[in-house]
Amino acid sequence: MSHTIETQVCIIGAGPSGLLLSQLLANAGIDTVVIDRKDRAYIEGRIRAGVLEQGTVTALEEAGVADRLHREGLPHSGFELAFDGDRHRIDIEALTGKTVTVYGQTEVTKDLFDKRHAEGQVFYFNADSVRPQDLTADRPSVSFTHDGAEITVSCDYIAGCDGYHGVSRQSIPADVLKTFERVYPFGWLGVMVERPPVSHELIYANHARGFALASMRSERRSRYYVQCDLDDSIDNWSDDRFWEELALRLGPDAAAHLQTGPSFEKSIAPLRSFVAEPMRHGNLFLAGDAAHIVPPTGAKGLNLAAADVRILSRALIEHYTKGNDHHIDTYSETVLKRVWKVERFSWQLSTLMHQFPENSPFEKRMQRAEFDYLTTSEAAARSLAENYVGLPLE
Ligand code: FAS
Ligand code: PHB
Repeated sequence: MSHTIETQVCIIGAGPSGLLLSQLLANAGIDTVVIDRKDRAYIEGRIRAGVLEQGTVTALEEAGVADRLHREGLPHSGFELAFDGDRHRIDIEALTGKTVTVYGQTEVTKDLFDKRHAEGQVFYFNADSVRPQDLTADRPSVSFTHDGAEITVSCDYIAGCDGYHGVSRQSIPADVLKTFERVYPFGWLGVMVERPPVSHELIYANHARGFALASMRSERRSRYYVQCDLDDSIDNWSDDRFWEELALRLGPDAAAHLQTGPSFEKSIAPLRSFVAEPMRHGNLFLAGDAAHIVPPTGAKGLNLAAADVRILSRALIEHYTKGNDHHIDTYSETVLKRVWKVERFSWQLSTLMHQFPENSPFEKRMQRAEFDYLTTSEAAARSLAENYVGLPLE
């Protein structure tokens, strides 16, 4: 059995990018169909980002899904950098006038799903063989199988919000697509624990034994990471080993306040910097991880996805409500300018905060000198802070 449905924008991917885009377009009266190869429970269950830029909070307010975020999110006015136990606070609010909000991506996704379902959004979950087609035609389409039926969504535009492993980017002809990548020689081992965080603010630590990050999801739930080898396995990391290593890398002051307990999520994520150009081909637009990946050091992945979606939704709304295609025609150029600046920040902070196997004693001294510069120069600290709180959309 097969059938075709018509819509204005077909969104591939129901992660934060696809859900936020669907909501912002719905608020402007634009019809969408959202397709995902997984289901809601799986998507909500992925443990990922934890820190929202003010721009992302604004986007969620515009989408009408920020009530719980404002009730439960934790505003942060600074974070700490630590080097071999020496700690220094970056006062982002004093330096930029802005704060960030600690609120898990899981919660953002739940809030968006709740509102999309309440408004009757058409979703196709557990979709197989998703295929964007006729990207340069006036009416491109997306075909897929769902519950044994072959479905085709005919649309004006396709939004590829299907993440790094999605099909959208792969649909851009090889002679058009250019990709840029840096794979880091280590990963992050992350755990979640139902214990109060070691500090009320985040601590990013560079220690001779490796990077560590103390983060949180609430005042009772903490999120911690340690740098590990790329080929490491969670089977090598008992909770006891993890807590011992984290304490060493955070330094004695923090270790004295570390409340350990049984971890209830443990996973290893690789780190890469990746950008695909262009972010538009014909009537296909890429947004979020479908087009770019940043190492999580700068807390930018989710926030960069949200910024793409704000720029893309404006372009589509201008087209449908005013017949103005300027922002559609300049989407890729506009969004990539900001993507590359965020890629630079995430790469730079990752280079500063990690132990690289290939680093000579000279590079290690450069890392320490950068830390000492950041702790003594207001200009250097302000540059770091303005990137951390989020660069302007344009
Ligand atoms: P997503 O990958 O979230 O969503 C893409 C969706 O598309 C998925 O639901 C997938 O099922 C669907 N899809 C894929 N292929 C499809 C197909 N062929 N057909 C239909 N659907 C398809 N960012 C931070 O800021 N801080 C962090 O600490 C952080 N930690 C991370 C840890 C890990 C392990 C990972 C993988 C990422 C992390 N990120 C972090 C980045 C992450 O938050 C992303 O930036 C964010 O999920 C991007 O959202 P989307 O662009 O929606 O992509
Ligand atoms: C997290 O809480 O998961 C987190 C916070 C800040 C980062 C990376 C991850 O830079």
